[in-house]
Amino acid sequence: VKQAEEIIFYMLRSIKPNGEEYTIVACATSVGRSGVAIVRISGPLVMQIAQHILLLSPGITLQPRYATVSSFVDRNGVIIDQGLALLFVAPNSFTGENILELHCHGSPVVIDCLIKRVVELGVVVARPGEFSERAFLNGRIDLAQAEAIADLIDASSMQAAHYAVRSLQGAFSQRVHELIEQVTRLRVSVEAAIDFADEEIELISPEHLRQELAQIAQSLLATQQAAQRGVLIRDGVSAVIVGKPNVGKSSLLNCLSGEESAIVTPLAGTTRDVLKVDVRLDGVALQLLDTAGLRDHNERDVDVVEREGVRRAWAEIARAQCILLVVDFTLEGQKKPLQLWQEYFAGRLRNAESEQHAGDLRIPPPTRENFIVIYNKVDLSQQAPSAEVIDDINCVYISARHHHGIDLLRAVLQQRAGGNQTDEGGFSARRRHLLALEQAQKHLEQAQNVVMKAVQKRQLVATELVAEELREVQQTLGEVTGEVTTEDLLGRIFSEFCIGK
Ligand SMILES: Nc1nc2c(ncn2[C@@H]2O[C@H](COP(=O)(O)OP(=O)(O)OP(=O)(O)O)[C@@H](O)[C@H]2O)c(=O)[nH]1
Ligand SMILES: [Mg+2]
Repeated sequence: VKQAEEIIFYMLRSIKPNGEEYTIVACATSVGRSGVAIVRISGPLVMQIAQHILLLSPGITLQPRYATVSSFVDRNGVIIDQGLALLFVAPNSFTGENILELHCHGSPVVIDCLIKRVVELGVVVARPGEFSERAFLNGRIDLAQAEAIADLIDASSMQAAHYAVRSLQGAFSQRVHELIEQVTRLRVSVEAAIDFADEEIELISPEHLRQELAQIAQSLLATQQAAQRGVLIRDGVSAVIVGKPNVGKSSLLNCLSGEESAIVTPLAGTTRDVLKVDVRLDGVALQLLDTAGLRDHNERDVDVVEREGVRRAWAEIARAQCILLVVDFTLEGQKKPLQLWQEYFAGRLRNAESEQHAGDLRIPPPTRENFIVIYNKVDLSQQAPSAEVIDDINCVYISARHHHGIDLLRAVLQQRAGGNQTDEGGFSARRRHLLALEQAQKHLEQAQNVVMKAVQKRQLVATELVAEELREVQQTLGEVTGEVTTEDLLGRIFSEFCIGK
């Protein structure tokens, strides 16, 4: 009987090599030794696998959604381990397919044996993210939610985790759906107007159209802003600490990270490599980069190592989200932020370097977001630690050596990293989503332009053009939730997931 079963089993398996409905397996918990591990199997072969691998006590049957104690056996009936079996029957499972979970002991050897046995029975080892991909393809979650799962797993701060959960629960998707709904409704009336264009009745007045578009634009903008914050919280902010040699950059890095990450010496030119440290500020993530002190390559005693360090520092400045410029208060304390920015990043210092190595350095003008000035070594003067805003730029007066004013700086950085705000309804988002929203906004603007022109010239609105733009808006919004996708996009998204998810 056993043999006959095996034959049928392999026949079943051979129906599917066309690549479509195969069953997958992976360890859903992290690999390594642990108390419990979960091997998850999803797909059409689940029931047969259960029959072959589970050895239940007499009189016990496997009931969906009930944890059942069972032994797990190999092909010869030898017990590999004992644990719990958990069955979910399609469509009420994470993937929407039948799922069997084997909760075994967290031994890499046991996990390996179980997976080998399952593979022997015709199952394929899952690609990274394949479970979530199936959940998406079977309509259990949309794309933004699937991405939120990965973001939750990868969350590097408490706030990032909170946001990811909200996206997983559909906070982001729902807003996008509402937008799509709004656009669709308008599109329907605009297209109706096209159909009846010959009949000389105005089905939709330009003014009405203008108002409707403005309303959509407003909702879109609100969603964009929330998504931007979501991206910020998800990705964290990277801030590069720069300044002349010996001003206390590495001391500051150590202060903020709470460890002696960087070497500090009284010698100018101590730091050469770019040092990256992840810092968590009360729930938000910040990546800090310490760099070599900026100086003219024309200056004496700059050796080849330091020169390379300075080149790398400029490269980091050019791609920084936020520049923390450290200056020695006793030397440059009187200079205002804009003057410093001018001198360092537009003037001589920058030119000296960019001519030499860094090529095309594009450093955007200073804003509250991308520039913070830190006046260090106030302990050597009468200046007390403090923080103020000058010309809309945050300035903080500190002593890195004595840890004075560091809390003030933390508060500024935390604000910059998106913390400190009420975040009711915040959700995680990705750059991909921002791009789609931006694209949608562009098309919406085009539609608004068409209508505006008609209103100004008192002409009929070119409804076909408006309809076309609205179609594009709908399409690009659909990319966020995955209503519109390409295989390529899905491949890229899910390949970033960890295996077993
Ligand atoms: N008095 C005083 N000295 C400081 C302060 N911060 C740093 N220093 C000292 O300044 C010297 C240089 O500090 P670093 O942190 O190595 O400076 P850096 O900017 O990283 O220097 P390079 O890596 O060489 O560019 C050390 O002797 C520090 O102890 C401060 O707030 N007050
Ligand atoms: Mg240093």
